[in-house]
Amino acid sequence: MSRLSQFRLASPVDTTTYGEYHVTRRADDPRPLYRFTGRITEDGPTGFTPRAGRYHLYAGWFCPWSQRVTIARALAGLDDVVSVSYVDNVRDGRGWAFRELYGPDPVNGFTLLREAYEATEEGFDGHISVPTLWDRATATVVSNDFKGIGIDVGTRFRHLAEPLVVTYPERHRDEIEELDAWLGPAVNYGAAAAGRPGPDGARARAALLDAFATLDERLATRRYLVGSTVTEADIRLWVTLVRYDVGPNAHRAINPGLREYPHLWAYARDLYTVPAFRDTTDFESFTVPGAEVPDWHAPAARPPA
Ligand SMILES: N[C@@H](CCC(=O)N[C@@H](CS)C(=O)NCC(=O)O)C(=O)O
Repeated sequence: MSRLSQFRLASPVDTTTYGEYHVTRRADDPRPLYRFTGRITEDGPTGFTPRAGRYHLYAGWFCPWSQRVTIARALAGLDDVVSVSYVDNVRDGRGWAFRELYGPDPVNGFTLLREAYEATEEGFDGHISVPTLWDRATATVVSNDFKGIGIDVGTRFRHLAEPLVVTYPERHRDEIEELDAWLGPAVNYGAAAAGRPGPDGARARAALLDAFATLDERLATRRYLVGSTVTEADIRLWVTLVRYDVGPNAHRAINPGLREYPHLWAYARDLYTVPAFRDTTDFESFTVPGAEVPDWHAPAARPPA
């Protein structure tokens, strides 16, 4: 029997017994809900040094924030340096769990991701989220802050692996973060909000479509958002684009589809041809039942980088 097959799986999702997932705690608790923000640094105070085989990424196929990190990991050439596994796509009150679909937790044999948090902080009562970066050496969670994890994965392991592309180059960091300050609220968080009824939904929808129009114009003459190669800016945008027409816009409640913005749509398809993007995408994990899936394989004419 293989080692993995000895690891247990969580019982099926059962909201009758466990309720819906939510976080309960005192209103005056000042601690952040996402409270693990450790960083990988060679000589930092945390001691989370970059070593091959030391870290494990708990991710979710459905989750755009996880996919940012799995794309960054692939582009950084870290397949053999930072391991990854996936929680189930659905949860009950116990939070994210390891089930049959994607297999057991290969590192700790936990059945619930909660166990990783409780091993790090007794009685943990914040959010249990993916992505979560786990440290084998200290048997604790390093971080569940997707931004820090993505940047560290893209920058801290360069001495251990040859990157396919440097996704967070120093000379472009300011521009990447400037874009993020705009696209984060308007697109990454805005897409979900834009599908909702009411004035807040209408505001989010206007901001989202405005951002799409501006991006379409920008991408008419340049292949990537920043510089001449794929960067973290493209990764951050793309994980939302790939979910848009089968998630928040599945019923075309926001607009007729990404194809309304031909350059943006071609840009998204062009990135889909890159293995790091394509192989980290599982449409089934995030497609609303009955949604019409656009043709991601249609050839994309793009300006040279
Ligand atoms: N919402 C997080 C990003 C990560 C996240 O939302 N991950 C989702 C899955 S896509 C999750 O695990 N959420 C747990 C929760 O917040 O309920 C943040 O804004 O910092």
